Amino acid sequence: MDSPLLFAVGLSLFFGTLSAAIAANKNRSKYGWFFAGVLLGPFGLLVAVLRRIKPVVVVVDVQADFTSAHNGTLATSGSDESYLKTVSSATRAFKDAGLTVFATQDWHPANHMSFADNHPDKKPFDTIEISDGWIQTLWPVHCVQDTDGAALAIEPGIISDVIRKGQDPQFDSYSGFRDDGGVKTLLREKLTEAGAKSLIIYGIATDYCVKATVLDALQLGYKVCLVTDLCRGVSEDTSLSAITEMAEKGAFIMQSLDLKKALRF
Ligand code: VGL
Ligand code: ZN
Repeated sequence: MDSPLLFAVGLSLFFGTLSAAIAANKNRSKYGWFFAGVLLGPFGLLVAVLRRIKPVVVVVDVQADFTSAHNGTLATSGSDESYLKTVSSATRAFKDAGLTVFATQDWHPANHMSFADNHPDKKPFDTIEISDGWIQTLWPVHCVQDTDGAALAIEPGIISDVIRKGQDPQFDSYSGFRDDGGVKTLLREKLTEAGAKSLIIYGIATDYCVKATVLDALQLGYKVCLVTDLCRGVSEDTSLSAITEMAEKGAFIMQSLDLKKALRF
C-alpha cells in the first residue's frame, strides 16, 4: 500500500475511534459501540480491499538460448545453473506468497529480421540502420518458435501465463508490451485482468528486454520493482547504464531479493 494511503487510513481510524469513544462516554450511551462500528467498518473494509492488491511478477525471457546453463546461442554472462536455480526459487516464493506470475517469451520465426544470418555479409552483433536513426542490432539465431532454445528455463508449474513476443518477422520486440512496429502483446490486458498496479520484474537481458519492459511499464503507470540479482545482461556496461536509466525513470531497484520488502515496495 502507498505510504500516503496508509497515513490517510491510519488518520481516519484514529479520529473515527476517538469520536466514537467521546460520544459513547458523554452520552453514556449503549449505542456508542454501534456508532464506533459504523465509523470503523468502512475503514476496515478499505484496508481489507487494499491489502489484497498485490504486485504481479513478470519474469522476462528466461529462456534456454539466453543461458549458458543450456549452451544457448545468445547466452548472457553468469546465466549458469545456479542463476536458474535462484530464479526458480525466488519465483516459487512469489507464487507461494499468492502473487500472480507471468513470463514473457521471445518467440521468433526462422526468417526474423533480427538474425544476422538473414542479412547477407552481416555477422552477429553488427548493426544495421533500418530507417532514419533506427539502429537494429543483429543477433545470433535465437529463440526460434518450437525449438528447445526457445523453451522457458524456469522450473515448470510456477508460471500462470506466458506472453509471447517477436513473432512478426519484420519487427524486433524487446518490450514485453509491444513490438518495434507498435503492435501490442497480450501483457497489458492480462495485467489489467489480474488487477495489477505494481510489478516485480526480473530476467534476461537486463540491457535489452528487461530494460524495454520496465521502461514501458513505468510509462503505462505501473510501479516497478527491479530485482537486479535475478537479472543477467548481454554486456556489463550497457547493463549498468540500463539500471541507472530504469532507476532515473522511477523503478525501485532491489539488488538482492527481500521478499517482504518486494511484497510492499
Ligand atoms: C533479447 C536480444 C534479442 C532479450 C531478445 O531477451 O533481451 N535480446 N532478443
Ligand atoms: Zn530476440
